[in-house]
Amino acid sequence: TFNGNWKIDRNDNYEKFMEQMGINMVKRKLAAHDNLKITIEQSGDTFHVKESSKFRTLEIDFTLGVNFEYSLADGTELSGSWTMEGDLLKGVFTRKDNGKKLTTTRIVQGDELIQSYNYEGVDAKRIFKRC
Ligand code: MYR
Repeated sequence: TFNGNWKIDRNDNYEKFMEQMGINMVKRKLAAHDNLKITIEQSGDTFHVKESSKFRTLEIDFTLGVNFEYSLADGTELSGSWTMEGDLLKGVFTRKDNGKKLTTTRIVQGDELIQSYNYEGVDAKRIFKRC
C-alpha cells in the first residue's frame, strides 16, 4: 500500500533529469535538497496526496485513469493521469509548454517508495522512506 507519510531519502540521476527538463543549475541545486515529503491516502481509485518541500505545500486529488493538471515547483504545467498496473502506479503526463511526455512510476518495495521518472530519454529515481 502507498498509504502513509513518506520523506525523501535519496535521489538517483535526478540532476541529469532536471537538466533534461531545462531547469537551470541554481534551481537544480536547490531542488536536489528540497526535503520533499508526501502523504498518500488511497481509497479505491481515488488518491489524496499532500506534498511539502522547501518550495511549497500543496494537496492534490486524483482518480486513476482521469486526467488532471499539476504544476511543478518552477511553474511548468503538466496534464495527465495515473493508472495502476498490479502494484505499480504509472503516470503519463504531458508538458503544456512543449507537448513532450514525462512518464513516472511509483512502487513500494520493502520500506521504501520508489518514484521513477523519464523525460526525453533520461531516467531518474527519487527514493522515499516512511516517516
Ligand atoms: C502526485 O501524485 O504526487 C501528483 C502528480 C504528480 C505528477 C507527476 C510528477 C512529475 C514530477 C517531476 C518532477 C520533475 C522536476 C524537474
